Amino acid sequence: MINNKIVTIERHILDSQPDSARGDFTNLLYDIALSAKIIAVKTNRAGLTDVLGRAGSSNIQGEQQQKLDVYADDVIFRMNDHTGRLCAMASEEHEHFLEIPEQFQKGSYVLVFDPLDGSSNIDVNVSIGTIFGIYRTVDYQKRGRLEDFMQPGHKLLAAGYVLYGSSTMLVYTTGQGVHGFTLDLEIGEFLLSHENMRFPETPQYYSTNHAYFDRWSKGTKEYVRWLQNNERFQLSERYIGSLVADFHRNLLRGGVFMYPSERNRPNGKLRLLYEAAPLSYIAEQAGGYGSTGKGSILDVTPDDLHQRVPTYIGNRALVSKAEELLARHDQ
Ligand code: AHM
Ligand code: MG
Repeated sequence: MINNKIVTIERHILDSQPDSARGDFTNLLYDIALSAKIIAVKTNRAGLTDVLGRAGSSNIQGEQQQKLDVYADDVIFRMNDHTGRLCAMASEEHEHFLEIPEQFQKGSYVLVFDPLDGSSNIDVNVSIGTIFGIYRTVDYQKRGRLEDFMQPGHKLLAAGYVLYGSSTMLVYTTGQGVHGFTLDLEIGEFLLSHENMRFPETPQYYSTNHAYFDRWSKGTKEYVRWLQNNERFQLSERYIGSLVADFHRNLLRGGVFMYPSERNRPNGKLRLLYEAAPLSYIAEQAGGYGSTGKGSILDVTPDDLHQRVPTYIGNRALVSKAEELLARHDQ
């Protein structure tokens, strides 16, 4: 609520796009918000579905039980395959990109998404999230092709995430700041709750999986020591192991999240298209920065749908320090 106005996500999407972008693009964003609501309902019943489905393989409505990440993936696909707005989609759950079925019209946008990130956290009732990005197709004349996805993050038109936490939030950017909406369960609407989100000047947290310390490069170890012994910022460590939740907390409180290169995983774990690039775009729009440790994640052109990339993301000053220390120690 801003100035006592109640702003729904639909209203916000419409009002923040120029007239030229109204139509397909705004409707696409709205359909993603609708998918998020459907997934949120199921996510909130995660424990219950298990109980209710235990007698057989189907739940009380007679539906087949599905794993939540498969369910989320399916919802996003079925919401968007027939609308004529997309020319293709790619999901972290699928090896190949998803074509728009022949019987439907194709559109000029490309959707990439991680339907339910951090899904190992579902069974223990820890927050999980959906991440998405939207690009424009490379060639309007053609149906979706791999080239449509091999675009660097700086070509993103929009990116966002949904956090299924103590409340459900959708945060998105179309290049005009980052805005957050909280799902009001009683009326079933996302309402503007966090307008123009920015990383606070003074960060509070750093987030990484310390269990991998021995596998890190000298530069990354030096960086973590710098974070730990920082007299200026006095950082605390927080790591949920659920990227959206870790990123969101750091966006609100200030901080840096990293999933760096490791001895046996030179590109770390996070996927460029579905995780690192969309979140880097959001970070930059919020005054922060996403880096591979060598340069901007948004400058990396993928050569594979599931390419991974070392990731340092959060307050610009903290991320830039990672680049400086990696350059000094990892030559
Ligand atoms: P997923 O896409 O298979 O769910 O994996 C991504 C998740 C992120 O949410 C999180 O940042 C990371 O994996 C945690 O990995 P780890 O358990 O190695 O720390
Ligand atoms: Mg993921």
